[in-house]
Amino acid sequence: MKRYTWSEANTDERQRILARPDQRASPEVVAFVRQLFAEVADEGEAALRRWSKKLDDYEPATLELSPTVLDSARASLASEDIEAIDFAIDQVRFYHEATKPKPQAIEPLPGVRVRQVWRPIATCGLYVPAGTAPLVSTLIMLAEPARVAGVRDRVITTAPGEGGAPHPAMIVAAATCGLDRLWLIGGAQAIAALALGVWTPRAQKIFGPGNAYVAEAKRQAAALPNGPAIDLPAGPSELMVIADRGANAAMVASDLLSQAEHDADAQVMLVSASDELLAEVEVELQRQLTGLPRESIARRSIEQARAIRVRSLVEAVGVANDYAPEHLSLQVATPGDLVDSIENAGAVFIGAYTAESFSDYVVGPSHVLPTDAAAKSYGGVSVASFMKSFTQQEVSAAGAQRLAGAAARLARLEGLEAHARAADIRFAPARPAEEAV
Ligand code: HSO
Ligand code: ZN
Repeated sequence: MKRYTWSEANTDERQRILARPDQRASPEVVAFVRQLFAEVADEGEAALRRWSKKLDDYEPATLELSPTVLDSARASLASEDIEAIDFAIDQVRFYHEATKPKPQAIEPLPGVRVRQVWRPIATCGLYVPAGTAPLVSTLIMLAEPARVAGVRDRVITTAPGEGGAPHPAMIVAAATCGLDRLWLIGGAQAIAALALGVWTPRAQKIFGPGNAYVAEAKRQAAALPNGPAIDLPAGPSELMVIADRGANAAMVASDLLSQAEHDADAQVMLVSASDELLAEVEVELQRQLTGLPRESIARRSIEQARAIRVRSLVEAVGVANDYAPEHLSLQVATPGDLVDSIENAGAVFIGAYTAESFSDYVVGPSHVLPTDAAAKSYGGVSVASFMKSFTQQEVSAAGAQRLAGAAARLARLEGLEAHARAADIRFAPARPAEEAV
């Protein structure tokens, strides 16, 4: 890890300490995605097939999750794996059902009624990465909130694995989340298909993390005339741990490595007022790194990782709010003293036992969270991400008497006379029968 002392750094240096790698797509990536979209728009499915063959050597296909397919997927998994998948899905379902947005009705004035109602989007595209790891948990973390929202068509795209088939766990998880097919296509091609409605249904909103090509494809998809909405700007995983002298260095190091193994660009930070703790975690990191199956990825991330020495936990919270991490872990004696001052984070993990890994799989909230400081202005994926709200407004004759005067004044302030008259025409001394609203 690289070591820094926060109080000795000036404003520019602080910005550099907290800097992430530039997430802007390179001109080659932008140009490739543009070309791909143009070819898919022109030639349709043939272009999707050509590029999938050329880049990753497979034929896009759909896989119906028939009883036979499901039985054979189940048969190739340990029963404990199936139980873990079922448990994760139950947890995610429970959390999202409990946090589904509810309609609200208010009557700000007699005769003026406003309701806020929520409706699901009709079709969503869910991109599940399957590159260096088949992210079964990401399928669950997207498909379940979408199901709870009531989305009619959930279109899951994922690249096929070895031998042209997805990992059996992907099949079991998808079926348990109530899906009846998988669209086996990955990369920017999957996003082009969803955005243009070529081969897959056209998605009204596209969700899910991916590599630089996928991220750029989502951006270009959202910029199309009548293009789909997209969920979040998703970059490499991030974890910031705030730890005090009493923290368990082995636990802290295990959390840092759990994110470091995602990606050589994963952003891992440790913030502490204790030199001893920083040194202990460094030793633990080296000890735990050795022999990890993804050691070389994790090692590259840890080499770029930052250990920031602060003077106090209050200063540590300031660093976290500046950085706005995707994940923030508080491994301090009294984390309750800090939580209320945290303004910017995708998710906060309170206390030593709240492993970030638990949240990746089985706590319940979706693990699709804002990275790259987007936590300053975005929350993570939730049921609301798959819905939109609108209002229903109802004004009675008596309510109109109360609103018309101010509306007409404001309209005339803006020079909008027709607006003012549409208010005036409804203003009249109420007749007795209209008083009862
Ligand atoms: N930590 C990742 C999600 C994930 N972890 C999937 C394991 N599998 C999001 O930053
Ligand atoms: Zn993770």
